Amino acid sequence: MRKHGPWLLIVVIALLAWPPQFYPESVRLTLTSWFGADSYRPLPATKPAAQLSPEVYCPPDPSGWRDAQLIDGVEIAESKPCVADNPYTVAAFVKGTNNVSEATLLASGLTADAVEKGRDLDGDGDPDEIHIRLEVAELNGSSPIDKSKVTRYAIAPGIEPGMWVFTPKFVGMAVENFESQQARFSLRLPSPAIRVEQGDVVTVTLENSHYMPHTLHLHGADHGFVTASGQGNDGVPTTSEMPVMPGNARSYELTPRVAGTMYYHCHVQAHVHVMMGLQGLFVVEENRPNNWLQTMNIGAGLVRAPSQATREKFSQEYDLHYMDLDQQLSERIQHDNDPRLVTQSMHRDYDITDATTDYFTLNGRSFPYTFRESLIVADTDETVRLRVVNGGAKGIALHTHGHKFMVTHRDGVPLPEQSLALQDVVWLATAQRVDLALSFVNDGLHAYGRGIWPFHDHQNNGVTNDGIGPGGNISAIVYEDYLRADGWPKTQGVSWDNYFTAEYYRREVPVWSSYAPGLLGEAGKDWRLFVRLLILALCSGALLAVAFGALRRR
Ligand SMILES: [Cu+2]
Repeated sequence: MRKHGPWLLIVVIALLAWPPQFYPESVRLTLTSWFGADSYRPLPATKPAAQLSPEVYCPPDPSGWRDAQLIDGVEIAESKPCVADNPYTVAAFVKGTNNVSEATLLASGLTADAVEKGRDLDGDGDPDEIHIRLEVAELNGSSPIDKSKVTRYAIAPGIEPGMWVFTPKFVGMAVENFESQQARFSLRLPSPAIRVEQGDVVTVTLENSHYMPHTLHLHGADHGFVTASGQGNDGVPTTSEMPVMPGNARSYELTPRVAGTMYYHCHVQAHVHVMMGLQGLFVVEENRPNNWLQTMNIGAGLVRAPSQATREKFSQEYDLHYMDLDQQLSERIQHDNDPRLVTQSMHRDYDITDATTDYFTLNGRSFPYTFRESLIVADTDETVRLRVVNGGAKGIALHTHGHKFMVTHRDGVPLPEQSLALQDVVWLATAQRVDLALSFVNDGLHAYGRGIWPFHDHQNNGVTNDGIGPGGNISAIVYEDYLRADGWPKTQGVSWDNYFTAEYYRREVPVWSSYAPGLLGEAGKDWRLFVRLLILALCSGALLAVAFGALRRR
């Protein structure tokens, strides 16, 4: 008996420490029949809620950029949500950066050759020679100096995926100032929507300011395979041309004969470059007299100087660019800033066939930031034109609350009259475009009346930020009387404080804790279980020690 004493003692302690919830069902039933039912185990205490500091929902507009205004003779429409484009940039895009006053050009931040407008070739009162210059910028990449990301651009609180974008040519630094790594206001996702007129003689020069080769492919827009001088013009390295190497430039030419909502993107290693953000809307507007177009729409969104054809039928026009991002791809530029290592990581180590999508953006932002700048604000009886592109890797099921819209064009081509129908979900395959007519007539079919009506991808991963909801591409159709003077909608549901913290999207905040702290707060650790498991672990160790001791004595 003395010989087996240590064994037995350890086994008895282990059995006593064994957590009752780990007993097999049959043992638990037997024990209950012998000793009666066990009492409920007490629940662990609720942890006190962490003190969070939410961001300001609706940043102020000290420069009055939201207001309707007349700049250099260009009428700029009011932009009602909290955050609006720089109206001087809009004016420069309408008149041409070579034609605006020096003061406007300075306030626009653009270079004098960013968008040059030349002669009126058809004599109808607007310029038809358009020369657009694009550069390539990296956002949230890695810095050779320290661990922080450069140039920083958040799609939602605390979420800064690495991205590449085409950008108009700006003067000066990419960051706000010498102390900040934040991207300057106009440097952002998505690449700008480009607008030209049917029949314009358009040159788009890609000045490759990036460390990778890139091209420009005009998806759906009428362009020749080669330029007038015989250079490749389709942007495809395998078939039409050598890509534009870092520090070089090349010009693409087109005179589009057909109007419609088209698309442009880089075609170098397209499975990664396009998904990094090198893509934008390319709109060909119908030819009209005095059609001064807003050649670029930074961040897409409201077109503040719409075309004549849009004014004929619609009260407003919005560009809606949907795009999803794969964190495993975008973080590759955050580990290295040696082009050889980025190329290896992106083109050899990364495997898109194993990819998942993590972030879902509308006009370069995810919820809740979408509510700062991508609301559709209108009033009863308006009809609004939406030009939508899905630039993501997966399809989207775009759904509107409170309204049914009409798909008037698909991939830029008008649909035949007999196929026009109202719907509240439209499917967009990757790279597909639809033009939607959204009517605000309150007849129970087109619209159900005033309010704040969300619109979003109805596939449920699209309304999350890496699996945390609400997030993703949720925005809203807001009637004017549901909008505060500062541009924030008068929502009447839960507080948005959690959504405006990075902690919420880092999975650190119990979703309902502020409403029912005891019931739905953060559960503390079960210390009894921990102590029992610790004793079990010690017993196992002791048993092993006893066993080895016995073996050594033999
Ligand atoms: Cu590229």
